[in-house]
Amino acid sequence: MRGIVFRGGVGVPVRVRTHFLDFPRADVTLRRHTPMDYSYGAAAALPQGRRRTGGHAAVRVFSGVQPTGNLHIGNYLGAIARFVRLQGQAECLFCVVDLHALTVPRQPAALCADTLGVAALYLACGIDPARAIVFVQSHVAEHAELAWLLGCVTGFGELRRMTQFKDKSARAGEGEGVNLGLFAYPVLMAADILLYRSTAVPVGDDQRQHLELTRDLAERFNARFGECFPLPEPLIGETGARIMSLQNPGEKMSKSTEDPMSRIDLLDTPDAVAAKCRRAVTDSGREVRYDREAKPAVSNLLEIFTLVSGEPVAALEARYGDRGYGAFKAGLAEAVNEALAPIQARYRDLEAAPDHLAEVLAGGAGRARSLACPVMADVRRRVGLTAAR
Ligand code: AQP
Repeated sequence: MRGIVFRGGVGVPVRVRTHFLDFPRADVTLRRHTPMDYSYGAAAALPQGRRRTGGHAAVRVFSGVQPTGNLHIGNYLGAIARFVRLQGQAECLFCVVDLHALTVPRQPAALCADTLGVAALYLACGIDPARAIVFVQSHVAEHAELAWLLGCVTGFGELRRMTQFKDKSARAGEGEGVNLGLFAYPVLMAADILLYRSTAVPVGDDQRQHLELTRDLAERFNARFGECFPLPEPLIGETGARIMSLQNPGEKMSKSTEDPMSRIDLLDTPDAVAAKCRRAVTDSGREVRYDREAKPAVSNLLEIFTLVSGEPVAALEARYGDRGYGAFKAGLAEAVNEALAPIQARYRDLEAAPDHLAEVLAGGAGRARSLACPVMADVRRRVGLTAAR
């Protein structure tokens, strides 16, 4: 027994064994459970970076997830399941954005465990380090350096308008809960993306505004210092882009919401999933029907159901329409558990092989640095920083 500690599915730290285990490549089994109807499933839907960017890499995909707690099914359906589909279609970088997680107060040990936990979940969900660069943000120091330089072309008013900042700062309350990092977080996110001259960014709908800021900053930088960055396109799915809280269909499902019944975590036990589905709020009436306006809660559950099972909404409506919410929720729990079982099994294998995970992350950081360093050298030269001898 040694060193690395993961956080288990119910938030309990567990110490893991260190022997190497050659865990199975994830994507073959996963594909059966992967949402079927993402709008950009075809490679043709990826933005052609070369057309827009004056000759940078054709399509380079970047995205990240913050290690701010246990990942939930919204993170999976809105982001990670889509990363898995993209990795065969373009050059991809998938990052655990640990510096972002520091914008809210964290215990150092929990941050460390969550960082490794998110990296392990990436692999468990099917991201293949042979086909995508998987790494931790703080292992590539250039992210923070570029964030500073971009911060110097960012307006205070632009950041003040960010709705996520307004929401999160309102939740944190006045005073020391709101720090400069939380305010400047979108600039660091822009740096994450532009550092690799990324052209496409798969994210959930909540990140749309940050992507717009990234494009504005790239355009402004290019106008002042010459064509340096392509303008990245957000890749936001037609379904799954905003999975809502199980307790309040007016709020998005979120890691940091206090009520654990509001979300299904990827590492929840089958019993926990069943209980959360059973206690999910529903709408008036008993009909299972997709209607975002009239039946927002049931529509959200239907969206999760169709994405995890691959069954069309119409088929689910036909099966459960008049059988009442109880049968529908039991079916949903079963489908979610079936989708999560292989992910959880692979996660457990990875927990048992921390040296393997460390190797993957070291290799990913090396590959990421080799892309980032020349871009940073170019950026430094453009803004007029002198070269160190
Ligand atoms: N509810 C959601 N539905 C669909 N996609 C979602 N994402 C987050 N919530 C949903 C997408 O998941 C990716 C990783 O998100 P993040 O961890 O970097 O930060 P976030 O968007 O702020 O997610 P959370 O879960 O709400 O975390 P906390 O509570 O820590 O802020 C992103 O692509 C995001 O769009």
